[in-house]
Amino acid sequence: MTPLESLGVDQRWRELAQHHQGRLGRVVRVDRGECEVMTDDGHVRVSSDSLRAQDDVAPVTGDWITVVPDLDDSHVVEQVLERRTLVVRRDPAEHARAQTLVANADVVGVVHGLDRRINPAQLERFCVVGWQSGAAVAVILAKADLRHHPERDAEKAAALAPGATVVVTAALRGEGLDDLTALLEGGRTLALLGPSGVGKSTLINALVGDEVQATQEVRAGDARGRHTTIARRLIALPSGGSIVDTPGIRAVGPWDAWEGLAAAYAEIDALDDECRFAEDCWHQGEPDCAVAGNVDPGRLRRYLELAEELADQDLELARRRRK
Ligand SMILES: Nc1nc2c(ncn2[C@@H]2O[C@H](COP(=O)(O)OP(=O)(O)OP(=O)(O)O)[C@@H](O)[C@H]2O)c(=O)[nH]1
Ligand SMILES: [Mg+2]
Ligand SMILES: [Zn+2]
Repeated sequence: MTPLESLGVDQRWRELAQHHQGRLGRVVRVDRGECEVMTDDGHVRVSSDSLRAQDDVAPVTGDWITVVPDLDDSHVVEQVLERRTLVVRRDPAEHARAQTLVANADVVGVVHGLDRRINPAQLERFCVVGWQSGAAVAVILAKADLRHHPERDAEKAAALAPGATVVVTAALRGEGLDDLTALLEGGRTLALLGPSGVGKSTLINALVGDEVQATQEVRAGDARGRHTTIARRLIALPSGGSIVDTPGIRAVGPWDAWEGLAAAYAEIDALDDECRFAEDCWHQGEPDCAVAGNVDPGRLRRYLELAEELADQDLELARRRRK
């Protein structure tokens, strides 16, 4: 396998690159305006900001790009190729702005560590962001060795994540790794998202069979992680396919994610049209509502909270555009 084959290159990426001068590469990591890029001839460091206009798309981990030589043996980004999927969240530092996390993931893996209770609101938020990206979603339950009946946790997760594949793993014992590998078949890319300390990097090390990513014990008191991983990084697996490791995020804010919301709460969305007031029904006691009473009340409450959050965001953006 060439380096780009192991990162999942296909004919469509090669054809897209032919419209440009430079050679094809995939962004493995971004660090202060510099990208680490894999090409068919190995790694190159590429500066992303010089020569590029302000409104050019800034490359992120997972992007397919073309690179051209610059002065002194260095390279620059020529073009970020059109993305197939994009994981975006609300910028935690600025309420009404988007932050791009990972491009071209085929599957977003929402990781939960079974050393803590499943937090439905948190898990569902990650699923909204995952579905919105355009990728498939998998819920990966880690640390199953700490539970007597992980299959019960899997059932619970499946009820909170309709449409998602649920995978139960115990990375330190090598359990469940085949199910993860199955997600990567055909050179696919899996992006891991989840809070700090849930075991994202440990899963990658187990799949690679080497300590490629640093890991660290969670705090004894509350099982919180220590934010060990600090950069988003794409890692190719020896067996093909690739995984993006990401720094832990406690609670993810969805961004412009109406489609993601509908997918993450598919059972609610499926009934939505049948309410008498259809689009205008908030399922809170309106006459002839098809949703209230027919779905899990906790899921409905959290769905409505997220819908309100997204509606606020839309208003804020509309206000800004008018200025
Ligand atoms: N018992 C058990 N512990 C695990 C398992 N997987 C990971 N851990 C432990 O959980 C702790 C945190 O794991 P990491 O892989 O560093 O977690 P992370 O999600 O990458 O955390 P951040 O990089 O901070 O986002 C480490 O002490 C791991 O050894 C598992 O399958 N079983
Ligand atoms: Mg990590
Ligand atoms: Zn209704």
